[in-house]
Amino acid sequence: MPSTLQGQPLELDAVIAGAGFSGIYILHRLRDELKLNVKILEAGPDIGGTWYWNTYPGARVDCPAPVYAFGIEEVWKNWTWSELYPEQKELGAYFRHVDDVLSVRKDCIFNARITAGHFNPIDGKWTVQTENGITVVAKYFVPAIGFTAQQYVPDWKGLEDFQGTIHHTSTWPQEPVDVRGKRVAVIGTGSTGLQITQEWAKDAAETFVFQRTPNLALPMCQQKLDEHSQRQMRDETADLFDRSRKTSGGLPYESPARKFAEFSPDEIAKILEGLYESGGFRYWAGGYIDLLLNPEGNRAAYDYWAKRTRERIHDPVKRDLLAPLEPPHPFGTKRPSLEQDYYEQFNKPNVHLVNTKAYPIVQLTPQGIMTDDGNIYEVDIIALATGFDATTGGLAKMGIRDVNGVELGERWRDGVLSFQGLMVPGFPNMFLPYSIHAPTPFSNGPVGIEFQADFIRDIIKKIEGEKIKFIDPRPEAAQAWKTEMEFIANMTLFPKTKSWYMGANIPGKKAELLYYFGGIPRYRERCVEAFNVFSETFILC
Ligand code: N01
Repeated sequence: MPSTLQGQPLELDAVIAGAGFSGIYILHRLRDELKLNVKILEAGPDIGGTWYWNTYPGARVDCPAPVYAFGIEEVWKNWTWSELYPEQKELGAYFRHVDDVLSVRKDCIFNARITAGHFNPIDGKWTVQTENGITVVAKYFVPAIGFTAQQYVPDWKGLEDFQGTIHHTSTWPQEPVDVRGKRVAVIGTGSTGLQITQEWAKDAAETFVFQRTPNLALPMCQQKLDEHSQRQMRDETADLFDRSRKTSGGLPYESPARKFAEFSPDEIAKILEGLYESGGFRYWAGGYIDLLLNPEGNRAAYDYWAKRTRERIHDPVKRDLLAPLEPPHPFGTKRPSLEQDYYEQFNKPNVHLVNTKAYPIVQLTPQGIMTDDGNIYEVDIIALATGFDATTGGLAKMGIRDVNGVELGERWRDGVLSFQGLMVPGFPNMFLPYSIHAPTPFSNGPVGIEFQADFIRDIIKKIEGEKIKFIDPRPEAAQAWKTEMEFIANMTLFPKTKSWYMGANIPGKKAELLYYFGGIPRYRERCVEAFNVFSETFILC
C-alpha cells in the first residue's frame, strides 16, 4: 500500500469494496463508460473475489463456460476455456486475463479491508475507512462483496484444542494441503463439502464425511474442450450470452413452457431422464415450469433423482443416507451441486459417512471429532465446509452506518429491507450488486451482475446528468419490494426448507426471505419500471 494513502483522505467519485465479478463490472461501467474517478478497496492481496479465496481442493464452478464470465466482448473474444466447468486455478488465470484487458489492478488498493463507512448528508459524501488506516471520501459507495464474505464456523467446544490441521474452506491456504496417507474429515456436504470429498477420497488414507443433510447432487457431465469445441464455443459466445440474459437463471437453457399436470407419466419420465443425462443445472431449471411450485411435480423429480443416484451406491446404509427414499426437503429448495463421481467415492471401504443428523457433532478433541453417541473420529486434517452467514453477515461486519449513525446490521436486526436488493433506505448513494433481495443465488452470477451493473451505471448517470446530490430509496418502495418478493416466494416450495436462502442456516439469525425468486427477466423489468418513475422510487436531494 502506498504510504501516502495512510493519514490523508483519498477523494474519489466512487469507491467499490471487493474485486470479484461484481466489483470489476462496476469499476468498468463507472470508470470506463461514465469516466468517473473510481477505486476498488479489496480485502485480499489480488483480484478474483471468491475465486481468489476458495483454493480448497476440487473447487470449480458449477455454471458452464463460456457464460460464467464477463459478457464484455473485448474480454471473451480472446479467452479460451479448457473445460466446460473450469476449476479455480483456471478462473485465477481468467482474472489475470481480465486485468490485461480491462486494467483492473491499477485501480485496486489491496489488503484494504473496510471497517467503517458513513454518509454525510451535508456534503453528500461517503467516508470509508479500512483497518490499515486508509480513508476514502466518495460520492458513491458500492459494497460488492458477494454472498460468501462471512464464513460460518459452528461454535463447537474444543475447536482450539484440535492438534491437527483445520481450515474453513473460504480461508484455505494458497498452498495445497497434502492428504496422502492421512486421515481426513469433511464437515458439511453443501457444494463445497461435496467438491472436497470428491478429491480427498481419491488420495487420503481414510476419509470421514460428516453429513447432516444429503446434497441432492446432479451429474456435472464435465467436458474437456478440444480445439474444435473451443472454436465452436467462441463462435457461439455472443448468442449464448444473449440467450442466458433472457432466462430466469441466466443460463442458456430452454425455459419450460408447460406445467407438470400437462404431461403424461411417460412424458415426465422421458423429460426427467433427458435433463438428468444432459447434465448441469438443467434438471434444477426444470422440465416443467412448476417444478419448484407443485409438490407432486417436485416429488416426481426427487423420485427420479433418487432412483438414479441409489443405483450408484453399493452399501445399503450409505445409500439410504445419501439418497433416501423420502426426500429430506423438496427437490431444489437447497442448492443442488454438480458432481462427477461423488457417489462412487462412497463405494470405497476407506470412505465413511457419518450421520450428524442422528448424532450431531458435540465437540472437537485434540485428536478429532466427537459425536453425540460418544464416538471419536480421530483424524489428521479437517475441512470445515460449514458454509456462510450469507450476504447480510458480510455486510453487517463492515461497520457501515446510515445517516443517523445506525449500523446496517442493527438496521436489519428485525428484518432486511431494501429497494430491489440494490439500495437500502437511509444509506443514500450506496449500491449493492449481487446481494440481498435480488436473484443472486438463483442465477449464473456474472449474468445477473451484468444487468445490475448496467442499472447502477444508469442511475448514477442520471444523478450526475441532473446534478442531484444524492438519492435515497423511499421506505415505501422498499416495503413494496419486500411484499412482492414474499408474494412470489410463497407460491414456491422454498419457504418450506431451512436453508441459507432463507437465512435459516445460522443459529440466532432471523429466518426470513433473503433473495428474489422471480428470475432475472422479471427482476430486470421491475428495475426498469422503478427507474421510469424515478422520483416516486427515490427521495432526491
Ligand atoms: O455451504 P452450505 P457451502 N453440524 O451452507 C453443514 C456457493 N458455492 O460452502 O444442510 C453439521 O451450502 C450443512 O448442513 P445442513 C453455492 O451457492 C458455489 O457448501 O445445514 N453440519 C451443510 O451441509 C453454495 O450454495 C460453488 O444440514 C453442519 C454444510 O455444512 C454456497 O456457496 C462451490 C453444521 C454447509 O453447506 C454455499 O456452499 C462452493 C453443523 N453444526 C460454494 N453447520 C460452485 O459454484 C453446517 N453444517 C462450485
